[in-house]
Amino acid sequence: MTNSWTDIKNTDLVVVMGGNAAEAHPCGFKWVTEAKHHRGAKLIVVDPRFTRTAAVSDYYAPIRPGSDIVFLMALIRWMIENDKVQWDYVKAFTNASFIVKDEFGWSDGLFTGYDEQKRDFDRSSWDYVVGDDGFAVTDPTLQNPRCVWNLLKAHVDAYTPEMVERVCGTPKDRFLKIAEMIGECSSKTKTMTSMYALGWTQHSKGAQNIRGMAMLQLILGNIGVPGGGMNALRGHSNIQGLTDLGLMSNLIPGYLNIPTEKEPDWATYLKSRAFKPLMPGQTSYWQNYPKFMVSFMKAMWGEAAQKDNDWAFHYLPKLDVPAYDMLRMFELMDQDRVNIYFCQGFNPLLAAPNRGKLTRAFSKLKLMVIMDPLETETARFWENHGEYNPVDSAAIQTEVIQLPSSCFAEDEGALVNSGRWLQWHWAAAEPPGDAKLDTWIMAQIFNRVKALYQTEGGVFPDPILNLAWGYADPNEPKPDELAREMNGTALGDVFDPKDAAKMLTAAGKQVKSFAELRDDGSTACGCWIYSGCFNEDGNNMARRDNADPSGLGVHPKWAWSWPLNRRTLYNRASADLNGQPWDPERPIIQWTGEKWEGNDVPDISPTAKPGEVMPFIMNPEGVSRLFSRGMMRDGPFPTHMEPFESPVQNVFNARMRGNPVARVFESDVETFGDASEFPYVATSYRLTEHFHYWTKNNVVNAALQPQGFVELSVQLAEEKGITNGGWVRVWSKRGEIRAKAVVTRRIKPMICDGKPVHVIGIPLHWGFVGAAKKGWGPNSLTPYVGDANIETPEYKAFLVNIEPAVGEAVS
Ligand SMILES: Nc1nc2c(c(=O)[nH]1)N[C@H]1C(S)=C(S)[C@@H](COP(=O)(O)OP(=O)(O)OC[C@H]3O[C@@H](n4cnc5c(=O)[nH]c(N)nc54)[C@H](O)[C@@H]3O)O[C@H]1N2
Ligand SMILES: Nc1nc2c(c(=O)[nH]1)N[C@H]1C(S)=C(S)[C@@H](COP(=O)(O)OP(=O)(O)OC[C@H]3O[C@@H](n4cnc5c(=O)[nH]c(N)nc54)[C@H](O)[C@@H]3O)O[C@H]1N2
Ligand SMILES: [Mo]
Repeated sequence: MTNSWTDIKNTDLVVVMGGNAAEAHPCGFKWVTEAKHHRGAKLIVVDPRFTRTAAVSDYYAPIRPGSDIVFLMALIRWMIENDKVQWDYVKAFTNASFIVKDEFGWSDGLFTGYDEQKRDFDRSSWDYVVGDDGFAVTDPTLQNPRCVWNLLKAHVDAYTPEMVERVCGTPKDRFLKIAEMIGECSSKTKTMTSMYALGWTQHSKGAQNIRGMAMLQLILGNIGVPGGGMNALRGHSNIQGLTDLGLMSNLIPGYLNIPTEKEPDWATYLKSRAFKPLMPGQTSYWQNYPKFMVSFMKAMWGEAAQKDNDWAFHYLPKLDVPAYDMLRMFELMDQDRVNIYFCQGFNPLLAAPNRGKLTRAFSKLKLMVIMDPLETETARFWENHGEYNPVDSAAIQTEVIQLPSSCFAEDEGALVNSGRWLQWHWAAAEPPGDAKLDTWIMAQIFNRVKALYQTEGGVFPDPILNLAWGYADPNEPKPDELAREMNGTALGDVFDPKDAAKMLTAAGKQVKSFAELRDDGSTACGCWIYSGCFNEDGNNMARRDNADPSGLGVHPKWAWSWPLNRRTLYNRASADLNGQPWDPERPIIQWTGEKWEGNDVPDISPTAKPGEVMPFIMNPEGVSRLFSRGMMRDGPFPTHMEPFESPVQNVFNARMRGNPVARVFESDVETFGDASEFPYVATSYRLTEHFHYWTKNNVVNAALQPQGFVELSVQLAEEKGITNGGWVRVWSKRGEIRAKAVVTRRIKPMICDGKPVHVIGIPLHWGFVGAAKKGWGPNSLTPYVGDANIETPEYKAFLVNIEPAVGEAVS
């Protein structure tokens, strides 16, 4: 989230599109209710189904799964055409005026530089014109036809309300009503919040869905302001912490990144990261990258990381592909290139796409180690269950070892919520039986592997032998020790760079914040964005003062939020060029004439002059991006792309299948179906009564939702002779399931291009372990294809067929 849960109460308009917050985030959803109550806020829901969130909305519109970019670009077009633009914001705080290279353009739904063979773009033209002085060229009058604003206008021109009706199946009048409601939020004193989750991310162009809304929010002047923002509703209680801490194959904690093979040394690695400003006087905060990175290397390898060995840069793995995400990992298993799989707190047999492929892949392993408090379907993948078993149990040789771990409620530590708040929690119970804390299990594995390296040697022992492991009990690092390591410590005395005589922090003490991190080896810090969470003031994450002096839901002394306890990112943009709040009634920070101050920690240097230093300090240009340059693999503007499996052709380019740079593997190409065989659009989702796959173990949850089912419209049920409560068989090119049919008026056929498109909804909670009835969920059917930028699988739009079935789900 750019903002926070509690900030949602400040909004005038909530748009839930690409999520179902009342169902999947019922506790956080109370802030929507607060906004309605306090400010008379309205709620809009755009979803293929009439959801629990839609049931309490002020206005609802249906949309065909996978067509949101058309809707969003059409909203932008409508705002421009009807002058619903927060002009002062757009002119000062976005790259609207930046001139783009002449070579950049688009045709047939593709941007310049596409290479069909490589399935990739040459992105060199997707950039600004840079002058001889090294700064980007701009036209503040927005007259130049090559400025971002005019290119954006030209780009969105095709996305008319008629196009929305044709592609999304959203009736034109519903679209127009929503555009009007949203248009009101271009006022300086009205804000809109975007609450989204998987309905946007789980598509082969998921990241572009989110960019589309972010651009709209910038045009309305809604980023950085109370009640505004792009608010990703995160999933597991600590999934925000997962990405923050770099638990992705291409990340290092704090959104630093793993070097690639093309960056064999430290100097080359830094060249493309510590960017100089692209506009005069801008902050370009990533110039501090070396400080964060050196401090990270010191936290990892202590004395072994020195200036003269490039801070042990050679210890870091170098990526040969963009990422070893889960799709690539299971693909490599399926290619028989993986021997051992450690699976910690994850049930991929149910969670990952194409169960058939997963079963095949696991069957090729020598060893699978499961660290989980519960028995999972994955641990028993070798059993034959259900309708479709691609591998015969008897033929599977994989050895499976289960290491019983604790669960989150038996553990102590910080959980990072969607709003970036690190909230400390304490263990509620001891793990039962032989179960051990995850940290204990990992420490055992590490210490034993290290001992083997010590006694037997190995190809490259140094990164293991030299790993910093200064915990009081090497067999069990404690949560506060780990948290202090994240915060960072001064290894030598740290001085004020402007006054060499002024010591800021003495050697051995916790650094106050990342402002004290250095690139000379005098500081260590495990995760720079968390710096400040556990300093000499103590464990700030454990703070429990819920006071809210401003009444704006800031709660500055409740827990701790990254970065620097700042609750709203980009909050400098909540004030105009002179530093005065756009909305005097909701002042979050302001310029006093000398410095920035207010109700939140300013997202700018406290003394940065308002007309000179722009708010988007992480970008070298200082402003936000309506045109994303080459950062996005699939285009600097979001453009409509159909799902990989779609009932219709792409209106811009009938030859184009899905996202032209989506994550696909050769071996999966033949597993994609088309509408002639699989005419119905399926989408998958969750229910309040279960949490994924493990609440089936709880009798109460199992009783509330005992049985796997699929939802379909009355019209389709009539067409197919399916009865409410009867059994159906649903199949895709990759597998099949049997489930009970729920025939509902909450799903209606959408009319796209004059033809009905039927949607089948498949909740995801069932398997064969636990107290609920047996049955399979959507991932027996889903396609093995991922987003072009972040590899999230396309779980939300794929093709199936359906028929009435005799007999129950077999398991
Ligand atoms: N009770 C409960 N709560 C949970 C979870 C749980 O299992 N149980 N899981 C947690 C996790 S890990 C996560 S990530 C979150 C997920 O939170 P959400 O994303 O809110 O949950 P979903 O139910 O997967 O999907 C949301 C909605 O997206 C809609 N949708 C599908 N395709 C499209 C599309 O193309 N466009 C639009 N606009 N909408 C579409 C679906 O109809 C569905 O209503 O929930 C978290 N909360
Ligand atoms: N078709 C389709 N597929 C989907 C989705 C979808 O919308 N549609 N959603 C996707 C999303 S967003 C998600 S997040 C995944 C969820 O997929 P998973 O993360 O695999 O789902 P969970 O059941 O939450 O599994 C977590 C496991 O962690 C264990 N666990 C709990 N606490 C601890 C602990 O402290 N330590 C350890 N070691 N284990 C613990 C639980 O017992 C459980 O077995 O599913 C994904 N798959
Ligand atoms: Mo999730």
